[in-house]
Amino acid sequence: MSTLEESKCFLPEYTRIDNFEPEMGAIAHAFSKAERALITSHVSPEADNVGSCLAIAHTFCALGKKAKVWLRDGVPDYLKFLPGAEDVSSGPFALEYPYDLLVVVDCGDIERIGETRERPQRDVSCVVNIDHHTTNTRFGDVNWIDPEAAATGEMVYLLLRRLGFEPSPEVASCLLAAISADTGSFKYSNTTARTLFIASELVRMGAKPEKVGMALHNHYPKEKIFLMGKVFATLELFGKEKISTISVFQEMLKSCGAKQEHTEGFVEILRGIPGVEVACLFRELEPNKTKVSLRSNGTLDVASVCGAFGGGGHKMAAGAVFDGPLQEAKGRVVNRLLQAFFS
Ligand SMILES: [Mn+2]
Repeated sequence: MSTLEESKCFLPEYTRIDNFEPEMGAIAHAFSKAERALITSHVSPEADNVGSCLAIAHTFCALGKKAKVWLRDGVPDYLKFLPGAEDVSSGPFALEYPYDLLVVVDCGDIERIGETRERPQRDVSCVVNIDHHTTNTRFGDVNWIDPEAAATGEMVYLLLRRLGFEPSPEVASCLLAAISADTGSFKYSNTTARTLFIASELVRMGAKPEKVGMALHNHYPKEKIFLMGKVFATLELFGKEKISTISVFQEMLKSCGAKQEHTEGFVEILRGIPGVEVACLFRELEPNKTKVSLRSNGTLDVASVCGAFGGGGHKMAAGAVFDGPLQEAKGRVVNRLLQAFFS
């Protein structure tokens, strides 16, 4: 008996993918028919986006097919260690690449890829949508949405196994990064026995936990540390200290030589303040464009809060973008949270 078969005996949840057999069949069919895949995810990508895209691209290439990953905002510096990151296209949509399959991963709405809805779909017969956001708009021809998966990387692992692939060390690294990021290094409530089982398998297949963990969770370039000083000085507490907020203005990024990606992890720190139920990070993207990221400690469903502002996400982690200055967005979000807690 192989190691995997033995492990299955101890983890019946591992077979849960059976619930998605129609989706699996449709994806298997789409993947086998396609010759050139374009794989993408949302703007401002994080490790689950990049890792899931790269894992699918590696698998396609292993099958002797062509695959291109396009991420409008490119791969953030701290994820450039992931195998294949150097081949990711970024910037304006890569129309020069002809493809017959579009795979969108870890992206609740196709408009978030940073292109018009029509353009990327124009020449393909099939759009495959693989995601774990509860608010996914089911924009694909095939939609595999599992909000109970901790990360899209967890789903991609299950998919690859279902299709009969043993992930290579490169694919295993990409998927471990994806899962490690979305579980906060296996400490969030979305971490299940299945998540840990898959992570264990990925390590057995060659992923390096220390390399992935340090890059994702202990990466502090000096620009980031300087930025932390300025941003955490904006800390405010509202509603009997149940709500914490911090703000990132363009001027702060400029004076620290920092980028938006350096704000990664800030809102998690804010969630750790004793007594805080919801942590809010406000980022000035442009003078009249503000991104809010919310993290809940469990009492409040922040996906529904962000949904009211046209955003979305998960129960414990969600976001929205406002057309308006930061202070105005902050006022609206804090008021809505106060209402949710006290009325
Ligand atoms: Mn994700």
